[in-house]
Amino acid sequence: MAYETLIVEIEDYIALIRLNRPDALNALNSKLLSELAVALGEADKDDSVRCIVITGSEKAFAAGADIKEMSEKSFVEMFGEDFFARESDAIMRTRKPIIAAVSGYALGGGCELAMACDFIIASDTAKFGQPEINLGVVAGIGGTQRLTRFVGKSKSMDMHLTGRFMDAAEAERSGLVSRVVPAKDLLTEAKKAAAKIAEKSMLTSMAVKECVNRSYETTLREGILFERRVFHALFATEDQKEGMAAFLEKRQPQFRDR
Ligand code: CO8
Repeated sequence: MAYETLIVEIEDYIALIRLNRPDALNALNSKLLSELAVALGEADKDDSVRCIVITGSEKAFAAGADIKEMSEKSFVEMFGEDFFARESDAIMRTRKPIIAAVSGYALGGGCELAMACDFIIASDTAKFGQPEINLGVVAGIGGTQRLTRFVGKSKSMDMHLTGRFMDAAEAERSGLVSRVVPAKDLLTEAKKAAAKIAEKSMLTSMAVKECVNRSYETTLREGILFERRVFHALFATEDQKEGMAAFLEKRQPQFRDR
């Protein structure tokens, strides 16, 4: 499918979704977010996709929600259309693993989009921030909740209250990103990570996502019970038999997503 605000390439079981509004530093408008929701839905259904990478440009992953589109809206419009709710929930409905490959600015909704992915690989030029306070609003796609869980209350409050940006080194130190790589290697490294994931059983990858994400939604005791039940349930799959047999036979497993 052709998109106006995205470039989507599928190769070697990886769907690379590139945000593409270069004139606006990939600001997230309704068009882009609804196209992203469609692209994620398509990738989730497509058997030739086993991992998704979302990226932007060298200068900006995304500089936030589109301020021009929002600035004149009324409360009645925002509430009435439940602004960005359906579009931004799409990422949480995606069952296949999603990596955010972030270079340059990931601000406001851009930072929130990256955090909604399963993990973030950042280039050494990445800058994260929740500067909504400078616009007289708060984050609206999960920033106050997710950033706090990633980096703790003190740093999250600092970021949201001062609107300052965090560089890649600080983001790695504080657990916001899983790794930092040189800017020129960002896509290669993200694709390498995606290729590793693509080798695994898709059933198991989806189970991992459900288990890790459950830790945000429930108590420790319930989360551990959920994980144990998923662990037990995977013994009903051929991929568990194959994975364990391959280990014992000292060979690579051939997973078939069954
Ligand atoms: N929205 C719209 N246009 C933008 C945005 C944006 N968020 N960010 C940059 N642009 C545009 C600029 O207006 C400019 O366009 P033009 O050339 O037509 O004037 C172009 O991109 C280039 O930007 P700059 O000239 O400003 O580039 P600089 O290199 O000087 O600065 C910055 C880069 C620092 C990233 C700067 O552009 C900036 O501060 N951008 C805004 C960052 C921001 O405040 N983001 C938060 C937005 S609010 C938000 O994300 C809320 C999300 C919640 C949604 C809730 C739904 C329920």
